[in-house]
Amino acid sequence: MKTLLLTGFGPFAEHEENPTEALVKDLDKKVINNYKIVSAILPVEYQSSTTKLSELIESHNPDALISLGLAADRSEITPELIAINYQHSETPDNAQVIKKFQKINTKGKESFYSTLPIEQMILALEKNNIPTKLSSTAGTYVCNTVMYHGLKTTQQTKRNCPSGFIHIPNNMEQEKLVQAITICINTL
Ligand code: PCA
Repeated sequence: MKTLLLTGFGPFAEHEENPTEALVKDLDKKVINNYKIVSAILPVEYQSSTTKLSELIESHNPDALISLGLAADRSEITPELIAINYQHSETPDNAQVIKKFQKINTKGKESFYSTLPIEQMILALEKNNIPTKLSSTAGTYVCNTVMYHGLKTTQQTKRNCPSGFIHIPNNMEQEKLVQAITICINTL
């Protein structure tokens, strides 16, 4: 059986709850599409989120990596197309760090495209009447950093490991979120 590393986040900024936390806990240890799910919560911090993600990749050696985050201003499930080498937000992270006009890696690639089957995910979600659309930006806050780092790490280690990020909205019931992410995993 293969391993899928599924990450979520805890609360941040004005969001006292992060729906990705309960969602990944719900899916932990489940088997979907021959992937055993290992779930983890990343801190909403530029630095420690990437350190923790590296440790998780190192210890679980996953065959696929999906990171989830909250996009409170959206109302659909939005698989992300691309992560960019940039950090910029007025909002401090949970370590009170504010990053503006900064590169994630000064010598790193400008961007990484998702290696998840995002088109198939969107088509499968649509077929099941779950609101979804492609997102062409994961922002420039912690989620984009995690997506960039996940793609960089999986590609550096030459693992044949699809990797990417899906933002979820604030207004969807837990049951529907579980259904949506299950559908996405079934496209791998
Ligand atoms: N969403 C934020 C960070 C944590 C989360 O769930 C983002 O979109 O960057």
